[in-house]
Amino acid sequence: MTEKKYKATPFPDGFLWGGSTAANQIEGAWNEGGRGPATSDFVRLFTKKMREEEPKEYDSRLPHNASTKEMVADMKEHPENWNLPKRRGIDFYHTYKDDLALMGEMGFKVFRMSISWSRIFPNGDDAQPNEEGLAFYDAVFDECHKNGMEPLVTLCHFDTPMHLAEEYDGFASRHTVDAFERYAATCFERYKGKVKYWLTFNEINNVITNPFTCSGVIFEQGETGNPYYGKWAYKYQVAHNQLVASAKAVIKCHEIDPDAKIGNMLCRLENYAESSKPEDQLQVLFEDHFNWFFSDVQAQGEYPYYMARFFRENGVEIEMENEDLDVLKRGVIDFVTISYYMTYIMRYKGEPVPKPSGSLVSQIKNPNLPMSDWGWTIDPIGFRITLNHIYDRYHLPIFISENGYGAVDELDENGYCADDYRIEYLKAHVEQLGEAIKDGVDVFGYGWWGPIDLVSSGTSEMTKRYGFISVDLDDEGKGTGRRGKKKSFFYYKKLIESNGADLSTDNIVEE
Ligand code: BGP
Repeated sequence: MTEKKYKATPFPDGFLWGGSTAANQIEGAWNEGGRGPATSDFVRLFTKKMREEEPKEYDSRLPHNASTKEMVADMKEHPENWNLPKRRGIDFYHTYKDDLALMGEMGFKVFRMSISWSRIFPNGDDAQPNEEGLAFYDAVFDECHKNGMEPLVTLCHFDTPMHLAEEYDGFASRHTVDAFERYAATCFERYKGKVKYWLTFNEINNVITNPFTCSGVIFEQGETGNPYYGKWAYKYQVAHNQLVASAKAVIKCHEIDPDAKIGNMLCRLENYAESSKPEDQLQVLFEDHFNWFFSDVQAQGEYPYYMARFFRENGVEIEMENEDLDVLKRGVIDFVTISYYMTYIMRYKGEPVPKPSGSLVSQIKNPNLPMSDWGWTIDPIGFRITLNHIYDRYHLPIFISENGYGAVDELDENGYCADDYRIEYLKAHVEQLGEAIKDGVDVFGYGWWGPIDLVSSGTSEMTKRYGFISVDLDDEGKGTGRRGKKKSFFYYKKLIESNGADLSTDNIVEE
């Protein structure tokens, strides 16, 4: 009976169902095991509420428009005044065995995680790697395999070593490119045979909106007075350096472990026009170009034609080393990965300079779509659309690096929650993923973002929960840390067991 039911699935045999995490959001133990500080250790709790309502709590000590540099200096001098949750994570550094066993219980075939660069090279560019850090990931990968999962590993997920940020302005410097190449090669050598799937940088396109987080760049106060916005010329130079670093890692990976595959990771921004006006559709085209730029270089090995005008009109002149264009050409990825959370609405902004919105949350509401508590639209059909767009563009296999739903969960004393909203989100997105596969898109795996509650990237909250597994910790780091199974745990388990054939929500067996 089951045999017949399972044949109904559009998902290929061996489809990699699983979940995705990042070192800086789960590991904690920021100063243990010889690890050096990373940029993520200097990112404070900054909830939506704080953003909207609260006068900045550091106002008394720092100017209102303090730069990242000034904030970091204050965090070092007065750590007691700051809530820095990424230093704590969810203590995965100590709990990985139990956590991975729970993922295994759900039937995960893949676990996307990242290596903390500063665990391997505490300063990012040390003469020798830190054996304790290397051994930690050996143990984690072994545990993944023991639980039936392939590790899919991001080399750098928003945690450039702080030394490289402070001394070299992160990827603004070629020194950091060289350091990254060495770090990547060290990982490929060490984990050859253990790791089949690698990614270079998480959401590489975020260099434009969040250069400190994404690229270890500590901007000086810019002309706008906003410390996060430098000039285009600077941003795209950093982007170039990082794209070269990514390509160099791809080349090294192919040299060192020809059996491994290596991909990119793009925060895919799928845009709709606000109206049927051609101008609005033109804005969609512009925004798309700003987004595709990164994956175009990584998948096609060259700068796309459409950036030339923007660069010319904005004084962007990329400084290149002789080998760069050749490196980009040789360093093309084997597969494409994206994060997909929501879609955006675009309104024409006027010629001649088509400025991208630079915002991760749509400024214009889509009246046709519901939103999460954090204002993220819920758009499963957009998922199918974006997958078709990607495949149409690159004809490369796709892995979904991130898709998930952050919500406020009411957890009981066992850490249980009847999170039907999360189940609905998952079901709807997997349905559309199935449709995309029926359309002919080659997708080989799906990583739910945050299979276990973890520290939010954008706001550093624990309150924004993504997990099928709960973690008893709050925004202040208070709680037992105990893990619990939510209703969605049992739903995803059933879904994986049937290889995506059984998406019904009315026969969930909760053990
Ligand atoms: C992506 C990041 C992840 C993750 C996710 C959800 O941008 O790659 O690290 O956290 O977004 O975002 P948030 O944690 O802000 O809800």
